[in-house]
Amino acid sequence: MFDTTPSLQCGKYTLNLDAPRIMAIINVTPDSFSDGGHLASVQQAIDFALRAVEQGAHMLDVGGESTRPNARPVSIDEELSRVIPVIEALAARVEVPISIDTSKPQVMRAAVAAGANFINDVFALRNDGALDAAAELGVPVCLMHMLGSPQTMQQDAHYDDVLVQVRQFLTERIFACEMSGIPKKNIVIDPGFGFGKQLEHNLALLANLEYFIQLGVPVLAGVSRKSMIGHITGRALEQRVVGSAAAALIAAQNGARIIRVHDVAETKDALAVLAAVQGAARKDHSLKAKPSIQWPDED
Ligand code: 7PM
Repeated sequence: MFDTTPSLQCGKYTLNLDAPRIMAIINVTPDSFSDGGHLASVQQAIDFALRAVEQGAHMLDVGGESTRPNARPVSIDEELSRVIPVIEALAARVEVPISIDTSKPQVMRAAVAAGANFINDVFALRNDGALDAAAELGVPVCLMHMLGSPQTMQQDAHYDDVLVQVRQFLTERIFACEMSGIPKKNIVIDPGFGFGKQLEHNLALLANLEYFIQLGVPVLAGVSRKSMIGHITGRALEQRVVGSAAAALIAAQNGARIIRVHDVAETKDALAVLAAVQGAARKDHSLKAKPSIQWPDED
């Protein structure tokens, strides 16, 4: 009924989306407490990514921090100096697609030249030149919903109907992409958990993720360690692994095809349980459908 793209062509890699896939978050963040500074953060990101692939990550999302909520704006040169060495090293060493997490067209171009083959833009290609850059580069893109800007979005987000409004936004961005020459087969959408949303909005989006499947493109969900998990469990950032795996499982069950996570091994186990249970589900719907009358010749 809903024609969901079964796979994404990411450069030389075909990412099969028959089952939910794990996108590992690779942050390239200078650590102010480390003497190694910039070089050390690059090496740390590479090591983290190699481990994520060993643990079963299906793709890597390399980000230089500029797209985070409340992040200090990062210059183009600074962002490039963080992410490009990491992408170059990983492209030579791993056999999975590499996503660049950026909103800047210049970074998109340099990242794809360095070996990235997917663009993850939390600003949904709304920056000047971003649509054209993505169209020229020809790689799949993830369009994420955000209310406001990374600086303002946490100020008391309000929606009349969060599902309708987020879906309307994503519909418009899909249309903008198609008008710019980005084919639907190269588009992924993301409701943007935590980006200008309060707990009730995040819960409504997660509970009703299937509402976005109707748009006919794969859905990506990023809930890992987010404040919604903190609010629900009462736990600090590093203690949200179990809550995050539970939320990832619900996202997958509700139709998400790419799950963006910090904790690959834990998410993989959670998704393995889902796959096993789904494999045992009755195909004939005899238990799911509950007709009020049981006709004698139905089995
Ligand atoms: C601080 C707060 C640091 C929030 C980092 C974050 C998403 C994303 C991010 C997402 C897509 C995080 C976020 N979140 N890209 N980038 N979807 N497509 O938790 O939900 O990683 S940044």
